[in-house]
Amino acid sequence: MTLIRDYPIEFPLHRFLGEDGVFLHSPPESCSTPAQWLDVFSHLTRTRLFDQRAVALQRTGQLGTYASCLGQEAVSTAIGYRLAPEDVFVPYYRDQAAQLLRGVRMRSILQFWGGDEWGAHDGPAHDLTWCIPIATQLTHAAGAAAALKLRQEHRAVLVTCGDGASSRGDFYEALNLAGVWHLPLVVVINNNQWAISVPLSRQTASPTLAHKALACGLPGIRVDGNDFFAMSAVLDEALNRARSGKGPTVIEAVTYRLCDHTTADDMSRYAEAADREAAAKREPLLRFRRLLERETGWNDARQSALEQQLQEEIRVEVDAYLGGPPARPADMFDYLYADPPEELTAQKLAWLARGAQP
Ligand SMILES: Cc1ncc(C[n+]2csc(CCOP(=O)(O)OP(=O)(O)O)c2C)c(N)n1
Ligand SMILES: [Mg+2]
Repeated sequence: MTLIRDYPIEFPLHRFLGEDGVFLHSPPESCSTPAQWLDVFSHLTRTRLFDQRAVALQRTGQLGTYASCLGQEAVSTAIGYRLAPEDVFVPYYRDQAAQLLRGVRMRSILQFWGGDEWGAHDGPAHDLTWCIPIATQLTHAAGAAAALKLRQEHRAVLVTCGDGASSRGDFYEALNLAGVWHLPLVVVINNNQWAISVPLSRQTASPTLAHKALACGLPGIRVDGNDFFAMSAVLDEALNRARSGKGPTVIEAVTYRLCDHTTADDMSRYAEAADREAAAKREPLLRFRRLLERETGWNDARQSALEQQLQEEIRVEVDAYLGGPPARPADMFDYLYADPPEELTAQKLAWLARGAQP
């Protein structure tokens, strides 16, 4: 008799919209009409065009290192649509789409990636800012969820992270706490298959990332992250569970990073071009456009009219960013420590004595 079995539980990949743009399941009510689809497609396209523009700004020396979200737009767009304004969003650095839907302006996103932290002061005050240190946001999010629970508020906290982040201790600690305290927390893992140059297969032996929820007593679910509708359906359910006291959920959104890790990386040095080309055929905007073409008579003319309108919106925001005041050098001294050490204070005084403008 064999007592030990490898992973008796399987997590199927949930999908609502087929790659040919035909529904496999009826779309969730929250995005069931052609008018709603056009609105979503417009935002997916806005995010992609903005992202391209940000990369171009970096390449021309007008932006700092930037992390593109190419190919992963549906994950963050669905999050932005499904979160309620009063929910708490704890994003990481590929959440441009959701940030824009939370009301963060493009000019602020650019200001932040241009090296000025004040760009993070936009959007709802109860949301947290872009998290760059990997996985640290998960314990912060669990803390925020604990606060909401203590206050007996019917709000959810949604935190995002990458597949690589799910290998870190902070990730498991946050899940453990969420399980044992039954917190109103939704964890969305953007499984884009890479942690910089480390492929998922060298990152974990877990059959899926949804499995990681099991040991903490949490429900895990695996979704096609290129499918806005499947993401929406699962998010609606998970957020409602959190808001109504039914506890946390872990969502693995399976997608692919079609871009370099950041503008400081060159993916062609470690990724197979054939894999990337195959993934490009399954990217989320293409699939969504096929739906529109089938159901709404979407065509090239309507596509280019939309893009023209969005490029104009982006141009205004880029101009505002480029025309904005430069970052204040004094911020280096004023905001690094709550109580600056003596050397730093001395440096600031020496810098001011040389006639610097704070
Ligand atoms: C604590 C910490 N360690 C290392 C890094 C350097 N780093 C930046 S991104 C990254 C990989 C993250 O991969 P993943 O979690 O899959 O997110 P993705 O970038 O693929 O969206 C690493 C190791 C960091 N930012 N923070
Ligand atoms: Mg990753």
